[in-house]
Amino acid sequence: MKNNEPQPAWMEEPLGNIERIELLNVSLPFVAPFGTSVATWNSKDALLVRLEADGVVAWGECVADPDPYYAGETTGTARHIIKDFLLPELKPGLSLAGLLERCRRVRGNEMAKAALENALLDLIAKRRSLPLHALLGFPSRRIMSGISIGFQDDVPALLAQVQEAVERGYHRVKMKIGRGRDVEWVRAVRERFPALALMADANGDYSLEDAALLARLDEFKLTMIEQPLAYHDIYQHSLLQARLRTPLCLDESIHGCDDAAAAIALKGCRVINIKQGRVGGLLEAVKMAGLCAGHGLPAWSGGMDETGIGRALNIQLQAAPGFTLPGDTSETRRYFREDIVEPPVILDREGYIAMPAGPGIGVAVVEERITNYLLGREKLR
Ligand code: OSB
Ligand code: MG
Repeated sequence: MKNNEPQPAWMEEPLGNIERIELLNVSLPFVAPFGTSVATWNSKDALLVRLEADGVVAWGECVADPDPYYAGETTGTARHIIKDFLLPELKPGLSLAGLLERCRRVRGNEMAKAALENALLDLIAKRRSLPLHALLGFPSRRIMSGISIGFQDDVPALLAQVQEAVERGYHRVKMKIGRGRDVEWVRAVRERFPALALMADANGDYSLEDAALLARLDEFKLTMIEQPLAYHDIYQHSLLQARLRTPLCLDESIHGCDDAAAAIALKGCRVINIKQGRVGGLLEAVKMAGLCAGHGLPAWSGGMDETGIGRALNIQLQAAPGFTLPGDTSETRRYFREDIVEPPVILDREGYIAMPAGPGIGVAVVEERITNYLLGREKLR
């Protein structure tokens, strides 16, 4: 955190004794494979952080995958960074603000940092019997829903998936695109669903040479195209944005508020996908939403097909001002037959998602169920 920002009192209070710190690896099978231009995943293999203090159990979920195909970080690198560089900074008497300041010395590794920050915020909130949104100072509200539909074998299968999403009441649908699976696939969806709030996510599959091809998507009135160019790029996106009517949205390229400010200044995008895990945590994500709002840029909460822990956290985050568009916040059943938290996320009759009311992340982690999906468990303290 920079020192010119208001910090609530709880950020400066000692974190107190944390009796037990554990890392758990879980693997939850998906109901169907999730295909993107960078990888196809059959399960959510997540690294969980479990803290125990004064009878309170708190959780964080690292959004990294086991592979480095979406982002450079993996569950393995996150374990290494948390264990060998972040936790050693957690000295007795330190506050959350103090710890985060010390962890700034560790470059990058935002997903590892977010997982620890998330667990500590859950702990602080639970100790105060407050839901996370209230700890952060935001009133409860129901949030908008959105679904991300992965690659399907053929157009009819894609149309069936979109149809189901529309029937369930999702506020917007995102479809994955990539080389050879773009214009005609989007055209088919748009022709069948003329009024649908529809967007496309390329996960960096194109280059600037594809500008003319991408411009052909303009006719389909997509709400945005997400990360068409390289995963680390902002500048070339600004050149592409100047050639497209459709707004661009950045995902992979944005690792913190400085990146977001650069993208806004360069006009590299007109929308930002804020994934709290990708930007280093909830506090940075809240700041980024404020930054976007200050520049009149719509923003939304992205997802990493999280288990119920990360899913609940993303919902809590969207109580913050600035999340003006529906995000990738979908029902639990879209990914999992059984999840490790209760209750599952469901849409109400108007397609909204209720803010869970319990303390911290707001939902209860069912530890007996975790046993069924556990790959490994390591006690660090
Ligand atoms: O690019 O937004 C992405 C899932 C894993 C990795 C990257 C992405 C996604 C999604 C799904 O699109 C988001 C979700 O449903 O949680
Ligand atoms: Mg994306």
